[in-house]
Amino acid sequence: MNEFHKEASECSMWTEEAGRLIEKARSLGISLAWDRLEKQSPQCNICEMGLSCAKCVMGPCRIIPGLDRDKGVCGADADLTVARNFGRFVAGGSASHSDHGRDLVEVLWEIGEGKTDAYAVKDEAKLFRLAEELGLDAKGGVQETAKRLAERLGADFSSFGPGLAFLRRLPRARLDLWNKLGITPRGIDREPVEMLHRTHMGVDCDPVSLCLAAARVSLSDGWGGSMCGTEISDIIFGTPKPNKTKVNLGVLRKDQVNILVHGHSPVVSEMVLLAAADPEILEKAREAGATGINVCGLCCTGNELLMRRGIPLAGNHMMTELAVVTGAVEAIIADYQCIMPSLLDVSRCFHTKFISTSDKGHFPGAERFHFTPQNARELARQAALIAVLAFKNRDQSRVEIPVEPVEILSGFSNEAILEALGGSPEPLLDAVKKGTVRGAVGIVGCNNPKLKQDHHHVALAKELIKRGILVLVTGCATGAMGKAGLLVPEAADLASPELAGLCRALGIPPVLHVGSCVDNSRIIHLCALLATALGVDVDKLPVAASAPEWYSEKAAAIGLYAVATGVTTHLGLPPLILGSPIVTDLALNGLNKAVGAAFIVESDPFKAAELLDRHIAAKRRDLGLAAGNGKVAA
Ligand code: XCC
Ligand code: SF4
Repeated sequence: MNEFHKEASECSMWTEEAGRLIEKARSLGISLAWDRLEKQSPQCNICEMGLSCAKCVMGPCRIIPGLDRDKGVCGADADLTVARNFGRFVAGGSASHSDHGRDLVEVLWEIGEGKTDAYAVKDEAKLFRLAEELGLDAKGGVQETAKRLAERLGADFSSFGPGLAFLRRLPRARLDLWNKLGITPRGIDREPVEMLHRTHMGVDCDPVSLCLAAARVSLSDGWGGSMCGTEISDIIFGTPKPNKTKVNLGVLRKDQVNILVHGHSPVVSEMVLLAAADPEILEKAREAGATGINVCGLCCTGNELLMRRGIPLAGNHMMTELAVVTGAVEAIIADYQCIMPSLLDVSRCFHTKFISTSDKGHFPGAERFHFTPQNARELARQAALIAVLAFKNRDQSRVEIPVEPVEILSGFSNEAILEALGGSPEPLLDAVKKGTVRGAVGIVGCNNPKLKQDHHHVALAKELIKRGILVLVTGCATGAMGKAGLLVPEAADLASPELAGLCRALGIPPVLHVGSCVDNSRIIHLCALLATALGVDVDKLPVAASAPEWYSEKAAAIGLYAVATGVTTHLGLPPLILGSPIVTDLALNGLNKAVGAAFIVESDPFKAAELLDRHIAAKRRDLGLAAGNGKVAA
């Protein structure tokens, strides 16, 4: 055991499930993210501060104020360098979500054109509802309306469209504020592209202007690309409704062909589900000695299937390598984002086949299937067959499934939440006004090997519900909450008496799973609905967001669009901005003046809960609402 492992296990850095498989990996000489983090440590302090720049070959430069290296060759100082880096960071995250959203718009368009028999509109009511909401002619048939909607949303990606369709969901005051600040997003593709331009040497040299532009980029994601992803996925694959399912590696089956779908887009994984239910392929699985085919999810693809189909979630970000280490996985079918390149190395140590499905995501050594709406059905069959054949090579003596699965309730789309509460925002608002629900916090995002696994998510959620604050959860935070038993109605026992009473009356958990990371758009939409019903701007609501264990560019984009929408956001780790006094002050304070919300950085989840509680208490006071029940911050 090396020093890092020793230290980590002494402070139980991992969940029990992970710990056992880490032992196994170590005995097999398999390197995991934690091992590589150790080898990378100590990490570069200058990069950590956001002070290194490699945007041109007069550099690369490291800005070290005080060491007579306070400017890069071009003259960029610490503030400018940090702002340029941060702008590109946010652009990377926004582009990822939005390009995912585009894939859904394209599939809807193909449905409208009658060019695919693999996909169809599942939620026709939502298709027509959305078309009407966006002011489109919704009097035609399904196909015609699908095409019209796809073309309308497709136009939002361009610079010359009529303006982002979903902005109409915002309270007028928020839109006026954005217009005044010049941060209303103009085109989903335009904003990240413009950020690449602005941050080229010698374009935007004002750190404040760059930060505002970063906010505009993030809004093109939250109110653009991500919202397209969510809404169109609902139309094509069905709007989620509460459903019972299971999480953790215990969902893998010793007696079945296990297929893990990994990545973010539901476009491929939904076809894999169909293929796994195909009688011919099931027959082949039986011939190979398996009793069936078990499709489970990882990361956000997993969240998509969990929400809509009740497909079990095998694990979140930091469990992906370990899922393969169980030795029970026949195939990983991956689309894009958050798929560690190391998964190929780990797969090679077992009989596991790695299948890549997106033309955007190439993994050298993988079986490569480039899915399109035309070939999706057939390719999904072929991929499932590869998994079935791999089952014959499984060595059952190497299989270790370390835990029993845990039950969860998933599927809380806004439609489902509002329906559970009587069909409109009013009952939820009444509960907030009375203080039965003191407020709400969206806990979102990733895991990070730098932090004690899942602990920050779970500790924060428990503290919040105890204080009468409803929690909404998305992305990789979901696996953590599920494993901790927080996603079942019985978790009401851990909530304040009033919140518990409401949960029991409705049969819902105090921590509601609302989807994948693009589905954070559901949360901002819900905030906008509540603010509008209350006749205030979003920043007046007793709500907040938190990404306690975040790692990715996408998480930074989500945090920034939440803040720019008016939702104060807690981060468990600071972004790479601390080298700039101007950018740091803007993030922690200045944004409050500009958009009525800002970031809170706090690594201790208990302290974070206290800060979020105080924030919510202050918002309630400002609205003239009683403090509400639950443990109330002083
Ligand atoms: Fe990735 Fe979405 Fe983060 Fe998980 S939560 S590690 S971004 S998979 Ni989106
Ligand atoms: Fe250095 Fe400026 Fe080039 Fe960055 S853009 S590498 S700071 S010269």
